Amino acid sequence: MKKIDIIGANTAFGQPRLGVDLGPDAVRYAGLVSTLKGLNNEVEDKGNISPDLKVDIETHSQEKVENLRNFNQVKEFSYALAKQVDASLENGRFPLVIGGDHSLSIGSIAGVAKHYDNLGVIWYDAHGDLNDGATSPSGNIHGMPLAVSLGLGHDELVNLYGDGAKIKHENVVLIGMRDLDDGEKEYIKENNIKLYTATDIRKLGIDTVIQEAIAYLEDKTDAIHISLDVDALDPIHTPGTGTPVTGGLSLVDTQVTMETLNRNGKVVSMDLVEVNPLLDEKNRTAEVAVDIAAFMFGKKQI
Ligand code: 5AB
Ligand code: MN
Ligand code: MN
Ligand code: MN
Repeated sequence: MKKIDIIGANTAFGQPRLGVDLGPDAVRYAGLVSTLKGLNNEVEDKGNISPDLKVDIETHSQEKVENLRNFNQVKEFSYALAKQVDASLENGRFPLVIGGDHSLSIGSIAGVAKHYDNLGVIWYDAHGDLNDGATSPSGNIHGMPLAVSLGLGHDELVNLYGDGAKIKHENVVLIGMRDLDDGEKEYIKENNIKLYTATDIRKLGIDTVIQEAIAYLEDKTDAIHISLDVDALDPIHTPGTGTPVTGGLSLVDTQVTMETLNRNGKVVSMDLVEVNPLLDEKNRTAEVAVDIAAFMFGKKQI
């Protein structure tokens, strides 16, 4: 049983495809609140960070500052989210942040990091999200949030809601990677970041991977944040996302990961991001997102 705050992070500013801002509502319509309540959790839906958001369809994603698209909007949104995540933990609750594009993790991690000196982060994604303005091929900030949290990137993002890096390289585990840019590969090597690619998972098995990840983080961290991009899964399971990559993880892999993390008990916060209902098939991706959350909060197969 957990006390969960659902926080709708309805941003699309981190990338150019419209509709990911509708992700939180799609996940609500797929039954998030009733599912988590049905697993005996206490659940409060805090609504969306930008309840009156009006996306400007004509100009969305056209403005860039130093190769960072929608820089000012991302900054403002991330700050508001950081505040809400911070308040949620302050009240002794588990912030479950539903996205929205992955740039939101700049804010959620900054909010969580207020509470922990040695926060562990599991980045469950097809991508590293380790670019900065110089290495990014797209200028899309949803490809940068992990870098920003580690202290790499535009000063105003790195120092948002607290000075400097929010997490340490040795406290991060990447799971599901299969589409890394050259700059990201170099960064991972230079900083010796723990990495499990999609092929590593196929060879080792997900259970070994998640046990190793927990063992790696267990003693040196005081809590774990999981940031789950639905594109970590194969597009067979999660077609409704902006940057799908074939050869992904299975739904069962993801259920095992969630169940194991839940049993371990060290996870204090979670992002569940990149659901785009406009790219989806009958809200299937949102339904999968609800199932993933269910396994994090008590669902078992029997
Ligand atoms: B996501 C790419 N590396 O930086 C870039 O979906 C893709 O949050 C980023 O993981 C994908 O534009 C970001 C090519
Ligand atoms: Mn991704
Ligand atoms: Mn991502
Ligand atoms: Mn994506």
